[in-house]
Amino acid sequence: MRTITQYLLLCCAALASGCSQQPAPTPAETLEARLRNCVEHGLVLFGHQDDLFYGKHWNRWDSGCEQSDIRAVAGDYPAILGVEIGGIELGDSLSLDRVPFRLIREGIAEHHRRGGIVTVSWHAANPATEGNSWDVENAAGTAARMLEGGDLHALTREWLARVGDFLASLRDDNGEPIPVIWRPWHEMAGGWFWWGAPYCSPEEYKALWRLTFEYLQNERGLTNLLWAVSPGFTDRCDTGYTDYYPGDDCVDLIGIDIYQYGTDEAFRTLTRQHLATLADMARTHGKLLALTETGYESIPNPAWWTETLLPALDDAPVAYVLLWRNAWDRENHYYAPFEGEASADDFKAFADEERIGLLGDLNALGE
Ligand code: BMA
Repeated sequence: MRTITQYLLLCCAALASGCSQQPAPTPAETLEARLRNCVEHGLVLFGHQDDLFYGKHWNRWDSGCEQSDIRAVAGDYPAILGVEIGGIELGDSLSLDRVPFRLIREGIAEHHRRGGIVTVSWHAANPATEGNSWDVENAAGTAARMLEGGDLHALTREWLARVGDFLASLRDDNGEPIPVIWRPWHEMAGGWFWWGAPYCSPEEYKALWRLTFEYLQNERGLTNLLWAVSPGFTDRCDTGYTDYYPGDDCVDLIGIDIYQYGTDEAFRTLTRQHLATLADMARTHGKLLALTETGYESIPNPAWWTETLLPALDDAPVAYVLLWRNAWDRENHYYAPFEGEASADDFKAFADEERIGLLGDLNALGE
């Protein structure tokens, strides 16, 4: 997403240098073109949250091991690495999932160096209570208080400044900004986060999004963010696509987070329906589409990958699908296979599908 101001500045720079050519694409524009290229080739990139930092039976900070549950099972890294920066706003050195931010920054650079794509989520703390994202007691009106004129505005700017510092610090070996799919204020259609629909009107939500956008994109001038909006699935999630949609000028990718809680059949049907609706919306608005989070906690069906997830994607033009994390410290909180896990063989078959892209498939496609 390039704002008009950024575009004009680039044009002036091009003119001043006596050059009449188009300004060079920003890192975010290059990333967008890469994702569009995948969609045109019918390649759905596979992503896994926190893949390089920990897995079911390991974590990188204790052992220094550079592992990946996906690579252990399928022989390659995921194409998309999901990372979570909740806690950065408080100035913490560990994320809310206890991953050192130093390692997160390193892992992002490492994945980028290998040709992979990164997406960043942010489970922000509650600025009114300094509780976590799930602290929804008396949450009504919190977002409104964060806007200009509100009593939480100064704190909000402090938090956004820390987020901006982190995002600006993502650099490749030549010091160039590393582009990321940036997915703040997600799952707003549900009632589990303090910025969710029961506590935050569409106007307040859109104003919060715009505040975040204005600050990071314009004030900080970051050129490495591809802005992704993703309502979480609820029976009201249509509201998320429509009333809570922040606007074409500040969104690049439209996604949805859908997890399986019921039967395989129910998940397939629901996912297909929502992706079909969103595909229409993405087409009309000229945006990319993705299944920004999904999974079936502890994968109770050993054939879930080929029987359920693959057909759920049908022929929706999704750029990627991101599976949630394999928690190392919670018994059954995992969404991707690991060595010896019951669905590992089926996952291998899924990953071998021509349509599904791990890191090597993404790189094979070129720019
Ligand atoms: C949730 C769970 C939590 C975690 C949060 C942020 O879905 O996995 O345990 O803290 O995501 O990663």
